[in-house]
Amino acid sequence: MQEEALQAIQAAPDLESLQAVKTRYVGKSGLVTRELGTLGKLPPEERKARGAEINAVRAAIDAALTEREAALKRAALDARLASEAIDVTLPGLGLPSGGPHLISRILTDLQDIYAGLGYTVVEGNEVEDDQHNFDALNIPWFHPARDLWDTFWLEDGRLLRTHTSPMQVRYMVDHTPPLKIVVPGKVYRYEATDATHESMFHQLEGLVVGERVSMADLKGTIAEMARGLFGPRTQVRFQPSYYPFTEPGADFSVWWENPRGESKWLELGGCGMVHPNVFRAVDDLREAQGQPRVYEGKTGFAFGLGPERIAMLKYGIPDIRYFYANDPKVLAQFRGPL
Ligand code: FA5
Repeated sequence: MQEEALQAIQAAPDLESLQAVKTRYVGKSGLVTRELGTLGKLPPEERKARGAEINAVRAAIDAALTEREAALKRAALDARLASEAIDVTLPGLGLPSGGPHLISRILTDLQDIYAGLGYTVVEGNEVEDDQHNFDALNIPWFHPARDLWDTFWLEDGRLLRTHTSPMQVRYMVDHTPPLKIVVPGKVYRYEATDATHESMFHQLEGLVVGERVSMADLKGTIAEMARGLFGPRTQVRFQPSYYPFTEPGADFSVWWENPRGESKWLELGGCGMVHPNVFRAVDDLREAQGQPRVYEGKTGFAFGLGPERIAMLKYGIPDIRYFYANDPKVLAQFRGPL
């Protein structure tokens, strides 16, 4: 029996099987335990020798059990250490990281260009009222030009600004000329989207007001910006256009060859000389607040352009909808140095 028990102990592959062997031989009703129970039935003269014999077997089994248990525990620990080992000399895992959106980067570049030309950067609210978005910009409610900007109206009668031009009015009401500002921000239009139109996009508005500010100053400023964005030999074209808040008004385009060798005029934005009616509306609003009228007789220019169009042109992006579909595979191409 001892041989058999010792073999079973050695063969036990894990602690659970070892426990089963232990129960079988030395448990409460194990084989050795039962053998001890039979001692009482033996004649007294045999009892002592037989008792010593069984106790020796039991001691041998106990010793083997203890040793095997220690060995199995050590092996289990070694296996765990091996499987959980950390090699601190391996290079770390690269974690995916975010970064500024391409459009934010273009807006930052534009702000840097204009800060270099002495402009102040200001921001306005995306929720506007029709007085600032339309009326004061010489677009009364009955004016057909309101149809140029399809509007998201809010239930309280306010609206999501359709352009950044309302900040022209707000800034002039609060400040006296001379002034030079740019206004980056989101704008919204209730229109169907296509490859070059989104219902939410960005604009950068510019406004300069002072004495004898001219159309030549406007053209020089736009050309300077285009060269800052696209390189020193960039050509800019102005074409007459209509905006109720400018007189005269123009659209400007740049000639750009993308990396695939395609080239064309692409319209970036609108501009013009500030309409006298805008100055008059601003003075009216100032007067209503008890401020002096300071804009009549001043001259100024304004412009508004779309950074999404700039990004599409500069990087050959075929569809404006890529910008806000938020596909990381697209956005990740415009991180790091461009
Ligand atoms: C305006 O919004 C005028 N406020 C610009 C302006 C300011 C003119 C100051 C004169 C003086 P317009 O609707 O054309 O104009 O938009 C200006 C630019 O925004 C466009 O040239 C284009 O670059 C961009 N843009 C217009 N609509 C969208 C659109 N749906 N998706 C993306 N970009 C657009």
